[in-house]
Parts: sequence; structure tokens; C-alpha cells
Amino acid sequence: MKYQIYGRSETGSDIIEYLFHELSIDYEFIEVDEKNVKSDEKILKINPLGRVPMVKLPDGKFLIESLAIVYHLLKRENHLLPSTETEMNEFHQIMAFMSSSFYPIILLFYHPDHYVSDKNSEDLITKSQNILHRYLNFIEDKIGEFVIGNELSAADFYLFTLLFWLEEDHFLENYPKIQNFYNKMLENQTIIKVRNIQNERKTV
Ligand SMILES: N[C@@H](CCC(=O)N[C@@H](CS)C(=O)NCC(=O)O)C(=O)O
Repeated sequence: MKYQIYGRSETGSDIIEYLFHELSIDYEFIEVDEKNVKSDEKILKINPLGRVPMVKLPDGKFLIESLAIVYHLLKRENHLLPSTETEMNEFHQIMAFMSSSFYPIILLFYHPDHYVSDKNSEDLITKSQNILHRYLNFIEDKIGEFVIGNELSAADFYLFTLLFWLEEDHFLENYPKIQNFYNKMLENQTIIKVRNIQNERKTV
């Protein structure tokens, strides 16, 4: 049986869809409507947390959490990983940082209503914005041509997905190395291909 990705364009499922293409793994995409994700019984049975991405594995089991899905794919293919032990340590560190710190704070910034009452919303936006800048500085200090060393890895697709949400709100403007990385990833063939597929899905 083919893999199935449950997701929606411009959400965390982009990370997974980029990797399926980059690793040449066949899949079917199941569109999950934002309005249904927390109420559709079928979705909640798979993921009681009511979030995407989720993946149906060829053995019929489901996997949730972007980090776990990325590691599942990398273990299967043993590709898109750095080659030295030092770089592998950096890879694990940045993957943990992105999934457990950077991704959640972006959600706080864009969806304050999911976390606090209206009267506290502005405060949450300001505080999460400050933390976002601290995180962007952390990345700016580390990043070179790619997230890890001089080779493309899965971390680049993960980071690009998160930066894509921030870019349109001018978050990247004072981070020249991050902006440079972002511009280069916009020309990555896998990203171009997946974005075209996503646009085609929108018009169907
Ligand atoms: N820790 C999860 C976060 C997933 C997540 O929050 N996904 C968002 C989309 S980017 C979502 O489905 N939100 C729907 C909601 O919470 O109502 C992961 O890494 O997969």
C-alpha cells in the first residue's frame, strides 16, 4: 500500500511533502480541511490532537508529529542526513529546536485565540514576537549555505517551511544569512515542484 499524507498546503505537512519528493517516495495526499481538523471523528480517531501532518504508513498504521515522520523517512532511506558525527549531533539539535521551540512559538504568534482570551491576545503576540526574534538570531548565528554544513539535509526543508510562514510578515528582513538561505531554497527544484502540485490541487 502507498503512503498517505494527511495535510494542507502551507502547514507543517509541507515539510513532509517536500521530503517525499526529495526521497522519491510515492504517496497520496489527503486534504484535511482546517475547519474539520478538531471535529472530524475520522481525523480525531487517527490523531486525537487534531493536527496535521499525519501519515498513513504502508503497513496501515498512522504516524503523527512532524519530527517523528521526518525521522521515519530518513531511517527508511538513509539519505538527506549529514555525514560526520559532529554534524549529526548538530542535525539532531536543530531538528529538536525547530519542532519543539520554533514551530510552537510561530503557532502562538499566528493563533493567539487558540491559547488565550481576546483581552490577552496582544500581549501574547508581543511576547511571542520577541521570542521569535531571539530564535531567528540563534539560527542566523548558525546558518551558512545550508542549515548544517555545505550539504542539503532534511533540516533545510523543515526550516524553509517555518520561514515561509514568517517571510510574508517581514520577519526575515534583518537576518541576511537566513534571507539568503530562504531565497536559495525558493529555487530548490523539489520545493518548486511541490508548490506547483499544491497549486494544481487548489484549482481542482
Ligand atoms: N507538534 C506538531 C504540531 C502540528 C501542528 O500544530 N499543526 C498545525 C498546522 S501547521 C495544525 O494542524 N493546527 C490545527 C489546530 O491546532 O487546530 C507537529 O510537529 O506535527
